[in-house]
Amino acid sequence: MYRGLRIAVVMPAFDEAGAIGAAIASVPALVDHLVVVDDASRDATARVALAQTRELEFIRHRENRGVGASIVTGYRRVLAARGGADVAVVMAGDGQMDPADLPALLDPVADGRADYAKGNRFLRPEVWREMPPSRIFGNVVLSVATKATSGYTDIFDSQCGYTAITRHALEALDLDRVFPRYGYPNDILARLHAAGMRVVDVPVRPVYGPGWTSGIRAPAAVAPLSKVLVRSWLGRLRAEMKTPAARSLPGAVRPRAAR
Ligand SMILES: Nc1nc2c(ncn2[C@@H]2O[C@H](COP(=O)(O)OP(=O)(O)OP(=O)(O)O)[C@@H](O)[C@H]2O)c(=O)[nH]1
Ligand SMILES: [Mg+2]
Repeated sequence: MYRGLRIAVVMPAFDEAGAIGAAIASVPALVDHLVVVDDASRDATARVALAQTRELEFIRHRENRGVGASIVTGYRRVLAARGGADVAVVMAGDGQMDPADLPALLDPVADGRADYAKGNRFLRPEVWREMPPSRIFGNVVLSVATKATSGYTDIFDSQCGYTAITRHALEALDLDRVFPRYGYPNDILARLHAAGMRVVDVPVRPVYGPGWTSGIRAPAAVAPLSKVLVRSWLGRLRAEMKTPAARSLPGAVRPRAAR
């Protein structure tokens, strides 16, 4: 529980045998429900996750479906759980989310100021030291593009996966249609805007430890990412032509009175 809210964590993992143990152990005690989604890992991710002493729910995809699809699997489980959580947080199985940032991420939601709070590593000065230059470049380009496609002009670091979403916002998303692979955060932002949800950025620490490896091959990611950006942009514009209320969202935050 955090400030009277029941908190769930969704942890997607693909071939994370080397990191998932520490990632699970780091989940703060305030988290009421931990759902680990193993995206058909080829290594010992499942064995390591199930050997942890922390209580968790473990779901395994039969075949690899992508990080976005893994998060959707976790979200569905959170929504279906009896006495289910009020807020669902994503903390990846690669340990790149600092648990010390969790209360700050939850505060705007607990205050009733946001339906979706997301990390922004560019609000922390360490980003220039910690984040590899290739990642800085990619994140800046995608963040600028996502301002236009999502409609949230005040939001940056669109690729940060550290997020907290309310049950209400989760229920407003068509989870069947969320993009299944990289590009899912950009797609979710556009869908949230079309649904009239309030989104805020929260400073979070960039974590790229010595053992950091990436599943992203940048050249191969360009075409699908461009496609998802255009698709989510057109989808948002179409939805907002039908519901003018969402179109009037001023940048990041919509006053509660306007809901
Ligand atoms: N690469 C990859 N990761 C997946 C997949 N399914 C689930 N994941 C998990 O999704 C999380 C994020 O994946 P990463 O490849 O590290 O992507 P990222 O952290 O956004 O980007 P980096 O800056 O490259 O680390 C990790 O916990 C992965 O284990 C998949 O199909 N491919
Ligand atoms: Mg990673």
